[in-house]
Amino acid sequence: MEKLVITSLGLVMVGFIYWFFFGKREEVVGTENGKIHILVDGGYKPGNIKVKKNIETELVFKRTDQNSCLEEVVIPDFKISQYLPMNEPVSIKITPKNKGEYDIHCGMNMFHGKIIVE
Ligand SMILES: [Cu+2]
Repeated sequence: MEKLVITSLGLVMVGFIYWFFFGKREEVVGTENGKIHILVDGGYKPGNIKVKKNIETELVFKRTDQNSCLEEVVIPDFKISQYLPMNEPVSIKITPKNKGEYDIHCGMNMFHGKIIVE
């Protein structure tokens, strides 16, 4: 009986850990009227952005993190490299031509986000 309880607890823990590390990060947020706001604070929030192919999308980045690591945002596949001043929204427009997943990262390639084109 005791073994069963421990095994069950173990399974719950594993489930929780899995959810904690993988579940939350896979949150995908779509655009609203072709626009999405991304908060730059200890990473990109939301981290996964869903956009539509062949439709102009406005990504509005706002950095509230002092970390100089995040002062530049890079989207290599769209040839974008943009300086982000503190607390000031910066609008970047993209019109994705192909379906797929595209990386968003900071100037030093440490923080990552993703654009998912459908
Ligand atoms: Cu960095």
